[in-house]
Amino acid sequence: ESKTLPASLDAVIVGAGFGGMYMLHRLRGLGLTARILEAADGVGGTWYWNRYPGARCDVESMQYSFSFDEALQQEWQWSERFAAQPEILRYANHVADRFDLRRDIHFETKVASATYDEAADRWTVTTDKGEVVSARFCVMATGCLSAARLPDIAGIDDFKGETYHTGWWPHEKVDFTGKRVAVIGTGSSAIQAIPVIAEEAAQVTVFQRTPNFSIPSRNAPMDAEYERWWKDDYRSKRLQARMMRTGILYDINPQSAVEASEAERQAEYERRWANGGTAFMGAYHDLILNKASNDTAAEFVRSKIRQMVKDPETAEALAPKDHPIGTKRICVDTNYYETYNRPNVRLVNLRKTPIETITATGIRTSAESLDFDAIVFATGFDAMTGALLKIDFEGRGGTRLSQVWEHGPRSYLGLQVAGFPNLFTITGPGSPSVLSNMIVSIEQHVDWITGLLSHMQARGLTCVEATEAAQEDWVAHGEEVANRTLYPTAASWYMGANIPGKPRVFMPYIGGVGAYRERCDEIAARGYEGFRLAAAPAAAAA
Ligand code: NA7
Repeated sequence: ESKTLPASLDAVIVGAGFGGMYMLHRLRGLGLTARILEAADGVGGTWYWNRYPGARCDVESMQYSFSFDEALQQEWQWSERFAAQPEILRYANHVADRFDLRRDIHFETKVASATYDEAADRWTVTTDKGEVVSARFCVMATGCLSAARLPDIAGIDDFKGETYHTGWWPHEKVDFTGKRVAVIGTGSSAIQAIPVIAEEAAQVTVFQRTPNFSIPSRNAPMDAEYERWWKDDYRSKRLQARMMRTGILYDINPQSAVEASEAERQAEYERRWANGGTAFMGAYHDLILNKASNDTAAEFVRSKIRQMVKDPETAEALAPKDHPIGTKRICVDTNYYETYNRPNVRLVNLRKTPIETITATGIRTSAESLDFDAIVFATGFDAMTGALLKIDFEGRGGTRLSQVWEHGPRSYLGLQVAGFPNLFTITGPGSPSVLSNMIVSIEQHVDWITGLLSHMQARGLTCVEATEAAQEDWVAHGEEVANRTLYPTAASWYMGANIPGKPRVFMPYIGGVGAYRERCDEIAARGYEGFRLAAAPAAAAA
């Protein structure tokens, strides 16, 4: 059912994923009027759109959940160690119902532009249907991996069969039974989808440009004892998780990989491989800092791939060699490499035989023409900035966000952009965001913004804006920290490298979730250092 958008609000929130929903809950707590504008017809954000077969979170379910409400975290029961998309979407819907959020969400409402009216100190937000709402604050909760992207492959519109993108998967079940399916891409989405599609389809042909490192998930039904272990002490475990580098509680070995002996390293990697999941990267503290250390872990995984995949040529093609392990987002899979041993699965190595064109009936590479019934694009997203830049933001003095970010995103703490007062970005570029457990980072941002708004309320202040100087310092600090790691050496979507023409800037903040939180808290304690706080002119105050 559609409801009318009020003409005036305290806050507009864009996006009804976990970030937007929690923000709405907290703004209500401050007594502010707020609405969420959401393009989809349901809540869940990422978990609403990414319904592809095998979609699953790579953070353990006991940790990929809200911590703000003790009853919620105690009562909700996850069925698996790593939750699959349908269960996470059920959880998002449960949160929406439990906190009665839906009455303030406008579904199927896409934001087209947002303009800051300097005289009034308010944002004018316009939807693609031409509805207009004026709000003091505007909070972007649009997600970091939400602008799905099709590749620039010739003939892409000519194909007459079915096409899918993992990030826009249809809500009705897609049936691949008896079909010849092409999958383009081998990132996290493809690595999760391929084994499941292969069980159903007649044939699966995977078109790989760059192989990725993937660690087995060792997913399993939730272990009752493990669940107890968390829930008996959820509060203090969550506090610990918040101070970890990635916002995920797992053990990080403080040793350097190169200081361990070959035998010790082997044992440590074997143990972590057997446990499964991204905790593999905690085997040594310096895997993302030191190339020699990283090489030991990368070689371990390559040797596993060579053992698992029977055809030597396929194994070699699947073994990543051109980026250090972890510098492109590490994948977590269930039977990914083993799937290539199935008779109905084949890998096409695009480094040897690139795609020339998509045709009406299939895909032509430099070596052959192959016919398909369906093509699955698992080709990723315009990460971190894509969803924001789809909206035409006009800040102070008519400045456009697209201009300010022409050479890459600039922000203060990933929370605000100088020149755009009262606009906030939840898990924006410049914050740990995609390098962290997103829910931990979302809660931290929402709580921090709530603290700031409450500080302003108490002092009769209506305007907050990051200063240019604070922003410059933060951007420089972010670059400096990133350059101490191996991350910038990889052509990853963290660097914008997957989008032709996108500036090559390391977008997330890699200083660590715990250190970042401390910095944000210090800044708040010093009266929001680096932010200019003001009261609107009396005439405009309303
Ligand atoms: P990713 O990780 O960006 O993967 C996209 C894949 O698509 C990757 O293997 C790309 O190869 C491939 N790709 C992109 N364009 C092309 C063209 N033109 N031809 C062939 N192959 C192409 O996206 P995902 O959805 O898997 O994962 C995104 C994040 O979502 C993930 O990290 C999790 O956080 C969840 P390339 O590497 O560019 O050679």
